[in-house]
Amino acid sequence: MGIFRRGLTKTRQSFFGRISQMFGNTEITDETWDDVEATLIQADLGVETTQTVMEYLREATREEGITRTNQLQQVLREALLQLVEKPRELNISGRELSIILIVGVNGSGKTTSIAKLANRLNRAGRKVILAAGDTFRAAAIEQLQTWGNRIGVPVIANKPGADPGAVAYDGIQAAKSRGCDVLIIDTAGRLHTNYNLMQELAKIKSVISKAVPGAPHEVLLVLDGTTGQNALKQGQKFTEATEVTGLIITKLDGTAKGGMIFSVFNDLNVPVQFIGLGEGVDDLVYFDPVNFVDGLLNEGDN
Ligand SMILES: Nc1nc2c(ncn2[C@@H]2O[C@H](COP(=O)(O)OP(=O)(O)OP(=O)(O)O)[C@@H](O)[C@H]2O)c(=O)[nH]1
Ligand SMILES: [Mg+2]
Repeated sequence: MGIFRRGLTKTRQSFFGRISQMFGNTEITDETWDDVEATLIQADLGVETTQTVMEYLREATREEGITRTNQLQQVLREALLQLVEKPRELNISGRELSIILIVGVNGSGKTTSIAKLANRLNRAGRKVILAAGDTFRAAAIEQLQTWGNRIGVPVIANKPGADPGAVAYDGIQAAKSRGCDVLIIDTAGRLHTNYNLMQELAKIKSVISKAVPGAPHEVLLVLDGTTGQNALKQGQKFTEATEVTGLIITKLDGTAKGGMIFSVFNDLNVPVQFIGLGEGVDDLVYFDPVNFVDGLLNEGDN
């Protein structure tokens, strides 16, 4: 089974799989539409995105003269594919040093995603270095160092409580002196509602852009997919406070609410670049719309 199907098993089995079963072969009735709508809401598409899908379904079935439920899955697949987009290439090539800043609330999966991303890039032949900018907790620094050792990527760190801007600066100097071409910077995620956290992110960004004009080249916001529509609210706060260039949605393997991805596209004007489908180092994948939608639908092992 592919990683998408394996990782999305929970969402597929609880909701989208039920839709497939619901689509036996009967006449489409008002009740069919009610069932489809309720299932989409439960999969956490959110009210607005669910309405978008329902309108598409009703219109497409009317236009194509579809009256039987066994033809609905194909139309639903089209409707869902309309909502999502293929990610762009990360803007981390064509210069001496590219800098990725990773932001997101506490526990969303930042440090783990950094390790996974670093490992990907490292294996693709990039020279990667990490900076432990989450100086809020000693354990956060150690966690990044442990990952760094495991994947063979150097980690620049300072003491707990150190200024994260200074750590970012040290990371840049180390990257330059060691000839690294990608620097990924971890940040603290506490207190996302707090003005101070956003101020701190702004300070880190300003240190980075002074040291390397045009940097950071990517600001990736990590959202915990298991928190469904709440992740979206966080996303809105971050995108209002700081420029976010892409999203990483984590832990989609651990939830039946994977439908939140569709409302992320609908509500946040930022592309989903990667999704996390497990805790292993290989479980961060480029978001692939077709594999994602097919991982949620389809019969077989429902
Ligand atoms: N199942 C699963 N677990 C994940 C995924 N991504 C991260 N995790 C787990 O989520 C937990 C939190 O991840 P961290 O990377 O420490 O999160 P963080 O955002 O750095 O957290 P703080 O440093 O406390 O702000 C860890 O136990 C990870 O293993 C994923 O895609 N799937
Ligand atoms: Mg962390």
